[in-house]
Amino acid sequence: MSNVVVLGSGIVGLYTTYCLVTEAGVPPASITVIGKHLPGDQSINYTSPWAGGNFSCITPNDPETLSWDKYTYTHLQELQKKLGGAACGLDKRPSTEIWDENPNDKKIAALSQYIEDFRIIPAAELPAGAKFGVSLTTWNFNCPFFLANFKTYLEKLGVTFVRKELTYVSQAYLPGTHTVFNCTGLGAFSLDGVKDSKVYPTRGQVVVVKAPHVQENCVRWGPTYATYIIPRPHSNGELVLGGFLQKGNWTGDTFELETADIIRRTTALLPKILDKPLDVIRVVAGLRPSRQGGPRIEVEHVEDHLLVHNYGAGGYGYQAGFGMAHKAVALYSKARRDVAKL
Ligand SMILES: Cc1cc2nc3c(=O)[nH]c(=O)nc-3n(C[C@H](O)[C@H](O)[C@H](O)COP(=O)(O)OP(=O)(O)OC[C@H]3O[C@@H](n4cnc5c(N)ncnc54)[C@H](O)[C@@H]3O)c2cc1C
Ligand SMILES: *[C@@H]1O[C@H](CO)[C@@H](O)[C@H](O)[C@H]1NC(C)=O
Ligand SMILES: *[C@@H]1O[C@H](CO)[C@@H](O)[C@H](O)[C@H]1NC(C)=O
Ligand SMILES: *[C@@H]1O[C@H](CO)[C@@H](O)[C@H](O)[C@H]1NC(C)=O
Ligand SMILES: CC(=O)N[C@H]1CO[C@H](CO)[C@@H](O)[C@@H]1O
Repeated sequence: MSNVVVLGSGIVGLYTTYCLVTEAGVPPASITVIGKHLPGDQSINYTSPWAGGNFSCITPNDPETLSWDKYTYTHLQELQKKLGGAACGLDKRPSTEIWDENPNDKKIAALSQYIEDFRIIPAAELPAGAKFGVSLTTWNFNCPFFLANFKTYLEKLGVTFVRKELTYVSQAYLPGTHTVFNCTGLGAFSLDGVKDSKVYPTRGQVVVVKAPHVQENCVRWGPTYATYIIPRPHSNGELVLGGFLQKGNWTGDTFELETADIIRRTTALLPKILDKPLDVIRVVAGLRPSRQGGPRIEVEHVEDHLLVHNYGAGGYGYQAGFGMAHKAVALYSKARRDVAKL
């Protein structure tokens, strides 16, 4: 019996499955995760493996998104422990973030309350042209490896994973299913049924190099660019260099000019990358599942089923997705209680 179906096996679907078990007490054996792509796969239509996987100050400044960040940051320790420690591909690293224009005060105040080692960098120590900077301890994901370990952990608990592409919404319902979670990322744009025209891609290209001598993050936010350097924990020295945030661009191709631009910007930001000869392992592009107005986390009653939407994580599915899943699962628990009262 699959009482609960989670459609989508990206980071948002996996966090949601985890919260169903740990927060709503749903027996793992009654949960099925369905995905066209599963951890281990690579496709332009599967965003999660392509992420840099840092926790950064990228998220919007509204109180709800800031609360998702906090939820994620403060709950990852427990998840890391359950997955067997840092070797699961989730670990803490130092980070520096620099802005060319002052960031939102409320955001900085919120982050300073829970992020470890959060320190505002004195103006005299900032690089030329910068207005504000912080140093902190961040969480870093080795995304593809972490996704695979997360799936294995959930399978050991008893959750079933099924590879299947849905062309109609009704195919998500298996025998006995009372609730479907819609964690389809950009798939929400094209799946037949009600298409959500607010969903759009934000393309990013990254250059992955081998640089075990760099074990720190460095981010610079400009008015028209975002430059970032992100180490991948337990990856044999992989370092992710980025990037781009191109709204509405669907191409999964990569471009030589963008690679050169990324290398120019990242090595200027952190010259020690060049302490060893640059060893480019691969260049990839990914599409962040963005949505006008932010993620959609909402319960719908469809005939006698519940449909819980949780998609549109944009550029922050790793760093805010745990909090999004917590909200989606809390809505589910409430809706189930309400249904039981009828
Ligand atoms: C270059 C880049 C860097 C990034 N860096 C970071 C970062 O450092 N930190 C951070 O927090 N975030 C980062 N992100 C964003 C992050 O990757 C996304 O927010 C996250 O991966 C979204 O996950 P998701 O589960 O919603 O979607 P996806 O990972 O795309 O998963 C969607 C799932 O739904 C399935 N699906 C969709 N439609 C159907 C269908 N019709 N039938 C069956 N299955 C279907 C897919 O097969 C897949 O399993 C980055 C993204 C990019 C591109
Ligand atoms: C990705 O999804 C789009 C929209 O559904 C589709 O047109 C395209 O062929 C897919 N690309 C790949 C490589 O699967
Ligand atoms: C998920 O939401 C999108 C956007 O509304 C919709 O197109 C899609 O049909 C939904 N999927 C399911 C299984 O309900
Ligand atoms: C998408 O981005 C690529 C690389 O920057 C660019 O060459 C292309 O013109 C863009 N396409 C659209 C439709 O904007
Ligand atoms: C290179 C890279 O992936 N950088 C990411 C750093 O973190 C933000 C979200 O936290 C992403 O959107 C960036 O793409």
